Amino acid sequence: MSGAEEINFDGLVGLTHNYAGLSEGNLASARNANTTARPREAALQGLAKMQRLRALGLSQGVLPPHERPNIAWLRSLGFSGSDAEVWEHAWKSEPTIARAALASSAMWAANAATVSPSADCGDGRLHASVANLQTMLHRLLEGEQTERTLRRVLPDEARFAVHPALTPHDALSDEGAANHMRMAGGAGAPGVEIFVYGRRASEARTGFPARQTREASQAIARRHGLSANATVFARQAPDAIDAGAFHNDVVAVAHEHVLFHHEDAFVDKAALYAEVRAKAQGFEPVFVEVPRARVGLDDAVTSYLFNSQLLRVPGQASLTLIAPTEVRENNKTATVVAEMIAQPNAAIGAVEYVEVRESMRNGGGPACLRLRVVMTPAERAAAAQGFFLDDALAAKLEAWIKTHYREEIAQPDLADPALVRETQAALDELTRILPLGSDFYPFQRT
Ligand code: SUG
Repeated sequence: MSGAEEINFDGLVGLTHNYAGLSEGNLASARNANTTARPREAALQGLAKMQRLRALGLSQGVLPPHERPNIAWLRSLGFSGSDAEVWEHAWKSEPTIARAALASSAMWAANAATVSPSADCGDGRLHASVANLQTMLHRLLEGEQTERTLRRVLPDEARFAVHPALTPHDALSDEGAANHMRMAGGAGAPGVEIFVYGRRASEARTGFPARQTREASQAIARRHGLSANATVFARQAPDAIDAGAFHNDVVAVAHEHVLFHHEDAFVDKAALYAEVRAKAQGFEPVFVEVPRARVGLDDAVTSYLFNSQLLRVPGQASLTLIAPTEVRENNKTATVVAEMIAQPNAAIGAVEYVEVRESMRNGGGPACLRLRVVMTPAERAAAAQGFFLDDALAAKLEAWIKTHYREEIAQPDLADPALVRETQAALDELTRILPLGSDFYPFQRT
């Protein structure tokens, strides 16, 4: 097309990566609560995935971790003293609040924002709406820095519109690109944007939380200036949410003309197919469904088959699935994938397995770790260049991780006030590796 490309911006795993069991409805987070995390390995696994995609010929961006523990937030809750004292007091007196202040959950960049390529937006700019993530306290804290980060990465207001998070309320609950898919004839072509929501604002749901409301999705479509003729709103199946698909990207992923999904992902699959077919301009949608008889929702959720990245390796006729190794270790999902890619003229014709086990243990697969941003060559040139990964930056980040990250963090380790100094020193150094500047993090401003 116009030379536009989809660029994955991955969140760097933070220094405080740990298993605190914070996310109700996320089965992996609950199952692994209080186990020992390996932050260094987690960050290196994330970086290796980014490098693997680069080796396949794709452009790759990187987003910085957030300041954790979030001392400024703890101070706003009345804790005082030195930063280390704030942390000690918070940990001793309010462990639930302290754990939220420490989470490294910004690593799951699919929840950072919803991004609409300029080809879809009424004003011809690329639009990004920061997610409010209001369902979970630890995630609600991310919006402020995410907005600052995106403004750094996408600075030119003539080309980019970065919107702040929607009002953080239950009625406008928004989890970003994890509940948003896009189908198009090619990266630069206008696409059909599919917003998947779990409930309406007026509805009370029992069962696991539905983290996205239709009203939030509609507000984002309005802000981005999307045409109603190219926008679809679909409801996520309540059974999928209750089986542990807390985001739609646990049961579905789309790229170009292909939507790969579980049979039980949506309330009304037939209506979704029909509307996408009717709204698709210049391409024929292909729906690749995995039947429940082959892979139940339980195996879909434990393996994260659909939390794969679906992408086109340059020069390849069919799409490639970047799947977590857990898919290969599950006989049902491994067989389904092997059969799928072996079909003649398969829409998804190749699989690459990546190891992101540390993230998976908190319910974050390959697709959770990245925010997709379709950019034209002019937009790419207008973006801040220092966030695009190249070998030199990857080497610096690897050395930085190896210097600063703890090998292990068990829950009792979180009490250690030295964590504050350690994380601040590391993030201060990171602001010289990525173009963040000496006042990016709140601790640098005090
Ligand atoms: O919001 N886990 C994240 C995982 C997010 C996955 N993202 C996507 N599906 N796109 C969440 O539930 C667990 C943190 C803990 O328990 O320590 C957590 O926040």
